[in-house]
Amino acid sequence: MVILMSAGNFVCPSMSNAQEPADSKARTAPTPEQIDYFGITNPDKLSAATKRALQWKNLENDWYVQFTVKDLKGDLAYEEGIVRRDPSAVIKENGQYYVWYSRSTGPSQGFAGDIDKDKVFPWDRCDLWYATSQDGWTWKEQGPAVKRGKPGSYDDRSVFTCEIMKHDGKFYLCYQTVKSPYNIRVKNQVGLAWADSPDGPWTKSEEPILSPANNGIWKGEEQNRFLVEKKGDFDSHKVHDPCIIPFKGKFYLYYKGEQMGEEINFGGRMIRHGVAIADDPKGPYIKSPYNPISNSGHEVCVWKYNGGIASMITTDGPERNTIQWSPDGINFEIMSHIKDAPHAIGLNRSLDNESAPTAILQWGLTHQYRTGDYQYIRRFSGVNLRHHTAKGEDAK
Ligand code: AAL
Repeated sequence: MVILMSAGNFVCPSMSNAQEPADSKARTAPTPEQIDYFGITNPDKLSAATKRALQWKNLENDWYVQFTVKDLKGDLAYEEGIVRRDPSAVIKENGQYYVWYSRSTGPSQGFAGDIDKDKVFPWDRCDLWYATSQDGWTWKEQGPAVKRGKPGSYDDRSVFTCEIMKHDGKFYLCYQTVKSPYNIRVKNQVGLAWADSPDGPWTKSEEPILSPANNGIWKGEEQNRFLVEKKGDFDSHKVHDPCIIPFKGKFYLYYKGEQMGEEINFGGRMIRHGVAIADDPKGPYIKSPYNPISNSGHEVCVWKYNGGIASMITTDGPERNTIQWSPDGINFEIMSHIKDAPHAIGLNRSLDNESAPTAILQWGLTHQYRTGDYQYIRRFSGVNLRHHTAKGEDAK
């Protein structure tokens, strides 16, 4: 049965239409099918929850997915003293799977010590490494793909959190960059490297392809990212988690923004997503005037589906733990709510992404914190829930 519903998944009371009588019969009177489907006791007495349920848009299960996460084998199994995190998408080339990721060694000291000697985060002092696998379970680490730049270059401190795109037979790795010194107020940018083969060699862009908005103003000289005269745009401090998708004849670079003077809202960090669009994979990338295009989420996880773009929104903001879809790559609507979403997903782009909304989520990679210092890459699998049955119970 298909029952039409509106987005209605989250409506802030102050944002709801105050003109609409709360118990308007015309708007909420349920049909006999709806009364039966929702199990409504008395259609003349509808609770607030039931009025919202009657507005739901999509009762199909195709957008809902449940995840399990398991350990990998070989070189990507957990290894004491090594950080491997933020896997790229998985692609299949030359009969094997490839993944790229941030790799660093040793514990992190944070910002309290000597930042010129210390490692401030697990993703500080990283290079981008890659690994290959025949079956997606047992991986062989192949070594560095893209290393930090020479002292003085925009990526001299760390290159990390990358994403791979294959287009017209060429390979493009986009990634976060930090220039020394890695202090609290340091801006984070996005770099790009390209190669004719997934095994390299990689050529790096001379300049970043994306930078934070330049319209925030710090207050004072102290290394404090919460003290601002003006916050500026949602991405005034950091541009993170880049992912380039060829879409509608252009290249859509999705990214996470962090704002100067970041606040907490809805019980999480104020993290937003934006998009920047280019005619050529190497740029120039122009930020969309519609940014931010998501006011929730964390690491970017986007894929093409049904002529538009699907996006998994995790971790932060009122729309966290949802999958959204947009016909134009900019205007996203909530399609489903999910639980236990894996973090920092590396989608398996060798899978079919068009046969169903979540077909691409059958399996892929994610990372997990073993400790604050050490993270490792694991494998997720996702299934659509079709039945909830007891042991021995027939689903049909
Ligand atoms: C991740 C990503 C980015 C951040 C850090 C490493 O969750 O959002 O990559 O910089 O954490």
